[in-house]
Amino acid sequence: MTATTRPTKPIEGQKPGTSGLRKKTRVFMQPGYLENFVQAIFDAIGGGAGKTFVLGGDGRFFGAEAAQIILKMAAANGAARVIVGRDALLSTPAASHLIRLRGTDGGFIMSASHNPGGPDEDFGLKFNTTNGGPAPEAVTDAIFAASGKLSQIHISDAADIDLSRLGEVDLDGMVVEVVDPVADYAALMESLFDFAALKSLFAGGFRMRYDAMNAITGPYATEIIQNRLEAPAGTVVNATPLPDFGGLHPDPNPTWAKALMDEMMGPDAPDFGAASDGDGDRNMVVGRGIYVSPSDSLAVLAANAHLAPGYSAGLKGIARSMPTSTAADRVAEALGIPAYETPTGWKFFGNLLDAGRATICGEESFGTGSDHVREKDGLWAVLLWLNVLAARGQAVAEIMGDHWAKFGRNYYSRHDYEALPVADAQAITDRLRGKLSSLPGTKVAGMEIAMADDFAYADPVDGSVSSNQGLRVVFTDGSRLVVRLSGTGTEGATLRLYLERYADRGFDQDVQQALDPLIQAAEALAGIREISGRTGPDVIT
Ligand code: VG1
Ligand code: CO
Repeated sequence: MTATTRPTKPIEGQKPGTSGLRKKTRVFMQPGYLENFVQAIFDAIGGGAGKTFVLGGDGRFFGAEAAQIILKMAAANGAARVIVGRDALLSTPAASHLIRLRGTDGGFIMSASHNPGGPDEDFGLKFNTTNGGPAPEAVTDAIFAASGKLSQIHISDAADIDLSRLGEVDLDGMVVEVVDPVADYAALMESLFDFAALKSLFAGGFRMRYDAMNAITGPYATEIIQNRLEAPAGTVVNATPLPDFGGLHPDPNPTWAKALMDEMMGPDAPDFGAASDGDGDRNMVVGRGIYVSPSDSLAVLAANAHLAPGYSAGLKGIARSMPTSTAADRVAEALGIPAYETPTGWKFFGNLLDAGRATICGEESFGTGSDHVREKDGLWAVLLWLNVLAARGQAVAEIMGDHWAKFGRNYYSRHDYEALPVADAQAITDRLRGKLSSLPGTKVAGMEIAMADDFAYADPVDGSVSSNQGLRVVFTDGSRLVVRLSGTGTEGATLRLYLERYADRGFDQDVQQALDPLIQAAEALAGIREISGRTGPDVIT
């Protein structure tokens, strides 16, 4: 027995954000930093004795070392088994699936998701619970509380485990089971979608470009799209996960997936383009000459999901995060099923999915998913789109045109002001928050305000209440603007301004132009540019 106990002291700031704990990689690499956080997780969940966990990550810098530390700590905390993806790799949705498939007690996902990786960039760790989903707030609060009163950590002195070989090995009495990271996930996708129809689609000359952004979906997309669906080699690009993502910012949006956008808007564009993020839970979808906003993508997928075998029985409900456009609500209404509005972050969908109230969920931040796992799932969304394209025999642009003609169009955009001084971000949100109660009935930029509040969510399943989830201003015509601060950044404060305007005709306007009145209203109400001195947002999606 080589398990040892080492004394430690609490480290400040180990508070999980929207999606796990994210810090600069060098912060995580400080001796004892990761160890403290992992011990806080074990302490918060009642210890590790006799339990089984899943472990994997997106392959970013420090992931391999972190995996060894987590394994040794699981062993010393008494765990019975840890199921690890080969080379410590697992996409976030694949990890969620494994947690559920194997009936485990939870899992550790080593990723900072869409944040860049490398020694000078970001690292992160997320704990998911037995349902496969991100720890709910009660658990993340308990982890933070435990991190504040640590006095010791438990860690084995055993040698590192070779994680490149499949099979089982012993680590101080704990079984380390190394599994193929792709196999179970690929089988799940095959059970949900009409792979025969997708194969014929590619056999018929349908052309696609999937940009894995040198991140975790490369092996998954290559196996599913090129090997199983027989799309030609080269369909999946940037397919090898690299520790620094090849210097790319693995965030699938028109700014960071620019090469894909240029190709899809160019003269020789393929029929369909897609990209995903560092840990594989986000997706961006682009048709030939047409970008699909994530909010629209959620609505279109919800309206057409029944065309895929896994959803042929229809949907139980649709859930979206509050800042996501209300396009999906119109689909829910037409289908006669409930629509739910939750705070930002996938953890809030877990109870609705577990209770069978919602089947499909989505966020404006390029996240879509369903009850097949308890995370958003980038490749799943791409395969559902492919299934819809195959079943309808139409191009993306035609499908979008039909959708808007039927439901109207929710023009939508998000403006991000990144790395603001924290005091500026606070001053902006304080200014708007201070006005909220006096706004209804008044006019700004020529539009009348119907309601304004600081969004709070009461979970309909367990009754828990989450407050301060974003400032929203809703106008009498249904247009909305939302201001909230990011909970995933590692530098200063990132302020997000979400803009939405509904139109029942005129679907070809420039998005930023269509939203101009909202942009003016936001500045008049919150003074973002005035207070920050910035001339405009850093990223527009
Ligand atoms: C952002 C997105 C949110 C998403 C979260 C995690 O959070 O806005 O919708 O769930 O990232 O996504 P924030 O707090 O920065 O706005 V990922 O792909 O990082 O797991
Ligand atoms: Co992600």
